[in-house]
Amino acid sequence: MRHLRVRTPNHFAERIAIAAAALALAWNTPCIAQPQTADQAWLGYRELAVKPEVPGAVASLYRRARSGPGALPQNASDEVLEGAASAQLQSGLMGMLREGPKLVNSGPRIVLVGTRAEFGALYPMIKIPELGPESFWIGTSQTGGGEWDILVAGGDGRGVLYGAFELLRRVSQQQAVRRIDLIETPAMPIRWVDEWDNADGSIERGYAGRSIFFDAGHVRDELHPAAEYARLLASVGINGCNLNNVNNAAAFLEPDMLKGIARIADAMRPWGVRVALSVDIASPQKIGGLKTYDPLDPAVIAWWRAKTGEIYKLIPDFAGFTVKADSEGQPGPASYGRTPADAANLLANALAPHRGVVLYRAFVYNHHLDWKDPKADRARAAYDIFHPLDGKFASNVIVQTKEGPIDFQAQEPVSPLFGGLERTNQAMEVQITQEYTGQQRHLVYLAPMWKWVLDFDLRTENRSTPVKEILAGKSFHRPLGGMIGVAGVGQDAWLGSPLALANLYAFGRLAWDPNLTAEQIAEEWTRQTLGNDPQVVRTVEAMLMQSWPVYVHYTGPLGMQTLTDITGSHYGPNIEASENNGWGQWHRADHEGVGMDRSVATGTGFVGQYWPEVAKVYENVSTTPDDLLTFFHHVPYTWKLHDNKTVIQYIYDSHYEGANEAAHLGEEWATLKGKIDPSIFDNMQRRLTYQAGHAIVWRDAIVQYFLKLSGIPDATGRAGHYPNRYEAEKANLFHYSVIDVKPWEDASGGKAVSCTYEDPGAIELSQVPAGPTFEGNIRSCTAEWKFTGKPGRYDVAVQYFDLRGGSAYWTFLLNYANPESWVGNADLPTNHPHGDNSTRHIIHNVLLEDEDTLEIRGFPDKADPAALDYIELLPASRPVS
Ligand code: GCV
Repeated sequence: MRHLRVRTPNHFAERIAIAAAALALAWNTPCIAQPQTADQAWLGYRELAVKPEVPGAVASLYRRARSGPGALPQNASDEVLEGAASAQLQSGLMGMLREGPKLVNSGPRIVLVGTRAEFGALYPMIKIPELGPESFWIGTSQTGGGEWDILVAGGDGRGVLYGAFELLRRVSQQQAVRRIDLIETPAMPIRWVDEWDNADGSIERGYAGRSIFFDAGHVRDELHPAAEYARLLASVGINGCNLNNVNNAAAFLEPDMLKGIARIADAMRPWGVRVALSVDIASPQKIGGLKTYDPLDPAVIAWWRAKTGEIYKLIPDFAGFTVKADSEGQPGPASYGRTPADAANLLANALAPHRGVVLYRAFVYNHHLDWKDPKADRARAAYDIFHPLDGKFASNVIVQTKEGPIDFQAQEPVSPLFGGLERTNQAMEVQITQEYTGQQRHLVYLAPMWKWVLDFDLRTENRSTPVKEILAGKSFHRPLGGMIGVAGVGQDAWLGSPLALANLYAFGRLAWDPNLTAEQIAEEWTRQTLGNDPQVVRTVEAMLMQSWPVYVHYTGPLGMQTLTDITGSHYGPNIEASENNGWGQWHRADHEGVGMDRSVATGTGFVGQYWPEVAKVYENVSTTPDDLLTFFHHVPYTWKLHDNKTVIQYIYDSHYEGANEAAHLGEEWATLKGKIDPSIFDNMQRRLTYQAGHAIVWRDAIVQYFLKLSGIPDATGRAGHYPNRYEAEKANLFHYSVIDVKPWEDASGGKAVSCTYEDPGAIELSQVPAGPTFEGNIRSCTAEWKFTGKPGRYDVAVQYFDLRGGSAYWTFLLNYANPESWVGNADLPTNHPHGDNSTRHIIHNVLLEDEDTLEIRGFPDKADPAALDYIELLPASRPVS
């Protein structure tokens, strides 16, 4: 029983509670009230301000080319794809131009779509260049009287579809198409997205809600979103979708599940997207009832052959299997002393008669490494295991290698394995879903990172072999190769954040043409998604282009990777999480210095996996580029970088600059108010405001950690000094208790306060804060400070912990009046106060005078104890309204 003195008869508590409930509602309003469509991404086809001249009708040649003498043979696939192409052109052009075009059978003034063979049969006088599979040509022809047609010819049905999307892409960017004459061929045949969806509808490393494919152990009944996803993928030339998580894959080969997968294949087929499945190499044992899954066992071989036959009966164009084996607890051929090639070829042989392929992941490593062994190195694993197998894989196997040797870090070198498999088909796996790069809560446009990898010249055999040419099969004359993007789309507007969709778009565009620039792609995407207003295009392109370096600056610069909680959420800062465990994501920071020595001369020898011209650069600490320095070398904090700055000073500067740059992203976005779709504007503004606050959490965690570890002060005096910060643990506290935050660097000064009291019982009046407290069943805790600074207007930043498992809320009061409340239910990782959930709320323009009382009241809810780190007074950033 509590006995608190009631000082406010005016239902103050209820008012706050109602305000908080309204806030909760606003934040939680799902973004999926509308049916999920591709229009919500970049295929909106909104009316253009400047309308390029385009013929007024669309016709497909398919039917006409199959009637009458000399008719072409039926081709069901082309019929479907050309139907999709012409319908898409019609609705897209209609949306953008507002009038016409109609679907008709013939011209004049028409956009004609068909395969090259169809054009040849009907219009032999038109000279169309040779076109391979999936390629297209777009040209024009004069039809007299100043009239003209646009011709979209494909090497096959997919080519027609891709040509149609290219034409729409140009029109949507207001480009003139009057004299268009363009041939395009995809650079690489394998252009897939991988989804890590589980049968229960959750998504591993997905940050946009639940699966669009699965729920409660089954394929969903409603698959319209799957079809819309395929439309989105087709618009950027993606031709495959691997549907399920590489972990927990066995259940996907059960007969009932396969029937559901066939429905997904039906939904995606009209858009030229073939489905594939991740498979568990132990399936013959796990679901097949065999005693073994040894890849060389005849019963196992027969099981896979039969299972594959069963799949192709249901899905005749099934694309193939993806395999994660002997990795992070997944079973693999090593259990029987067999190699990845044995396992890959087992599946490849079963798929070959059906023309399916195996994507065998090179992400194979021991996660129980001995961290005390200076020679142990996870980065070495893929090359050590796969390079000796070069030439041993069947012709329909593609080895799928992550772009860097560790695991999708904010910054890593290129995997040397790309240069180590000359007689093997290769694909590169990148991550669209932002596991280590801010989980879509932070804006990080990844195309510049991928471009850097694609353009990286591995100098195989001392000749030019950029990664993009290896993947295209050019460098080593391989028939198959490509790019795989782990997408993680879900029910929340595909990727949650509107601007994160630029990554899905960029992935497809780069897989199609790795010579496009990241800027070009950013501009294309912005124009299609947000409109052609020059200020919008300029601003968003600039924001996208800055965002990756900005994120690196405040997370893991100098090749330290992402200094995150690698044994937890992979989101907020936790510097020691990488150390003293077998996962091998070590940065080896100690009192003297930081970095892993991977040199051949004195380190793990990883550098020796590169061809000599590249190895020479990384072997030597002085020639290693600064941005990868600590990935390759352990250097003292006093080591001078190429601009003469010390490593420790760079760490301080980079984090302060990064946090400022993150704040600037939000300011840039704010200039677009009224110029773009208001719902996108508001959504991104909320995310960018959050990001600016979280960048400060990152900054402070890393700076205070390295300050303590190195003992070297920041030359500019910022590190460890927060002059306008009022710590919660030093406040006058009522009911709040002081706690140690783990890891310590995730809270200012390592401590916070938490409102975890159960029932304080009777308390003395002298203990009750001056000002209102509450009766009834509303629990709260209070932290109170006296303002002692220079009187004036300030922004009050409140740093609080928004935990899972409840919707706590906080109220700021000045002199016990003018409450401002906000709720913490942003669905952040981790259920204890941590850098994952440390969040900033700003109260603007507070007029403070000497001896004013600043107060934060925390209202815990369920498992969320309304924890608080500090408040900080900042110069007022907005004019008084
Ligand atoms: C699918 C990382 C991720 C895992 C993922 C794994 C992989 O370790 O954290 O969630 O598992 O990569 O790529 O297999």
